[in-house]
Parts: sequence; C-alpha cells; structure tokens
Amino acid sequence: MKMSFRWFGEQFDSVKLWQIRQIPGMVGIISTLYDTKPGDEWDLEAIRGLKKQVTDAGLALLGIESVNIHDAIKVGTPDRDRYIQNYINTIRKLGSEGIRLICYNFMPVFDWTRSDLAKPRPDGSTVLAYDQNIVDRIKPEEFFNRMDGDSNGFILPGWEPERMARVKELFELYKDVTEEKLFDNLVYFLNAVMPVCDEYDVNMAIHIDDPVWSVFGLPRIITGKGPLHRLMEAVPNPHNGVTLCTGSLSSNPANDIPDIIRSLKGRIHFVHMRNTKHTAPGVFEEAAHYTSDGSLDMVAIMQALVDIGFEGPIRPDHGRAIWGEVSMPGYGLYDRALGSQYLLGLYDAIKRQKA
Ligand code: DNO
Repeated sequence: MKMSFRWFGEQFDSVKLWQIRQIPGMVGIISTLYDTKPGDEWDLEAIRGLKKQVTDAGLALLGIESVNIHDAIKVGTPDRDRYIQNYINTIRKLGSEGIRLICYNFMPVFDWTRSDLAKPRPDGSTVLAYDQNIVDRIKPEEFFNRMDGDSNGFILPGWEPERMARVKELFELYKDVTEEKLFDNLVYFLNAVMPVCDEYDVNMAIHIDDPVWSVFGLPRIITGKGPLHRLMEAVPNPHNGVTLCTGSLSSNPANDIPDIIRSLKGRIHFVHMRNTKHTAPGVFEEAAHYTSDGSLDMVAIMQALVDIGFEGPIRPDHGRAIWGEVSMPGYGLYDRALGSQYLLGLYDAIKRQKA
C-alpha cells in the first residue's frame, strides 16, 4: 500500500512538505485546492502548481481530498447539470495530470461533525470527540461557531465560513430531500461522471458519513455495509468505489470493519485509518492509532486490507494533539507521523507472515 499524508497546502497547513518527506515510508500526499468552492471548475495551472510543489518535495500527489460536490447536485435542483459538467471538466484535468483518485462525500450541509475539537485525555493529549447529548442541545446555526471557535484559527475542511454563513438557507434547500432522494441524486451524479473516469482511469471514492447517522435531522446514506453495497451495485463501474474510513464506520460499533473490507474487495480505492474509543452509545472520542489505545482492532483491519490485496493510497487519519503542537485539529504532524509508523509496522509484519 502507498502510505500518504493529508496536506492542505502551504497557505493553509502548519505542516511542511519537507517534514512529511522525513517520515519513513511516506510516499505520497493527498491534497486539494483548498481555496476552490464546491461547484467550481478547477484551474489546470493551479493543479499543475500543486503537483509540482509535491513532486519537488520528493513525494507523489496520490489523490485529491476532496473535490467537493455542490449542493445543487446533492439536492437535485434543475441547475445541477451545470455543476456536474464542471465536475467532469475537473476530473478530466486531474486525470490528464495523472491524478487518479478523488475522495468526496455526499453529506448534506455539514461534513464530519464533532462536539469537541480538543477533548483532554488522561495522558494530557487532546482529541476530537463526539457526544450526541451535546449535539442535541445545540442549534445547527450555532454549530459552526462552536467548531470554528475551537479550530486554532484554521479553516476546517468541510466547514468553510462562506458556506456556513448560509446554514439556515441550506437547511431550507434540503427540507424535501429524503434519504431515497439523496441516494438517487448520488447515482445520477455518478452515472454522469463515470465516462470521464473510464477515459482517464480516475477512481471516485466516496467517504463514509461521519458519524454514520442523521445529525440535525439531515439525511445520511453512506453508513455501513448494506448502503455501501447498494451504491456499488447501483453503479457497478469499478471506478465507483469507496474511501474506507475506519473512524467514521466505527461511530456505529455494529459496523464490522474487517468484514466490510473483505466484502468490498476491488472497490476500496482509498483508506483512512484511525482508532476511536467508545464510551456510550453515540459517544466516542478519537484515540492514538495504536490498537490498545482505542476500541478498534487495527491489526484485524490491516489483516483484512492485506487479505483483499489492497495496494492503494492509505493515510493515517486524525491524530491527537501532542507535544505542544498547534495545528488544525486532528491534522498535526506528530501523532499522524507516529500513526503511520504503527500502520506500516502492522502491514510489513502481516505481509511477511503471509509470504
Ligand atoms: C475530516 C475528513 C473529511 C473528509 C471528507 C471527504 O477530517 O475526514 O472532511 O475529507 O468528508 O469528502
């Protein structure tokens, strides 16, 4: 597998490419043009510029996380085809630059959701956490301020202030969008982009909803094995695949992650690997990647990935804030670097045992 690191670009990230390059076994970067808005067609020169920065640092640009989807596409408004066309043009440009992976999500209004971005743990580190009881007490329009106030001054991915200023309007837009409708709109979108994905061999990899249940009454559809298979079957093209995010799936402990991995052989194009610790139903916090620090069996998960022959990009997902580092919550250098070493250690050991 290709160990990679999410990086938000020079302007937006506290972590530098040269630092990432010094992590043993790190070969790739997952990035985005952070200053584009959902629905925009990407600029070819800007894509080339990003790629050059990454390759000049001795790394490969292995994928984009995310090319975000405009609300018109998710809601299915009459102007959606215009935004789909922009998306197709962006895929073509990325493909022509040899970038073959696009991670995206299909969550309405809010991307990943947390009630706390700096929950202290007994060792003095802090982590992202979710508590449904807290979320239930907050109004959606106040939620952004809570996330933003806790973000160390960074713009959180999926929580761009311009969009969040329109939260009320967005809720209105989604008021008639049921889960079924959202699913149909996703299938419509995928069918439209598959031809260009075929032409350039670009994999679309949908991210698991996070958490995997409805938040603030908004529909969520990418929540576990059944829905994932339904989507894979609805658009059977192998370029329609999954970003297997262990942390998001684990928000529902009933999700058997090794089993889900085995069942999706050939359709997992990207892996986000992190550990979470569960304290009660609907209440969890993030943990170090190390298995005993959380509730997930990271060894069994890595074993399943090796068993299905997964060799694509994988990245350590959110890390704890440790050693006094100040970064975008979840996206510091230190703990993700540690996590990558644990994951590579598991991978090497399991591979060798199999050989
Ligand atoms: C949060 C991330 C998400 C993810 C998007 C994919 O840290 O896991 O923002 O990148 O949902 O589109």
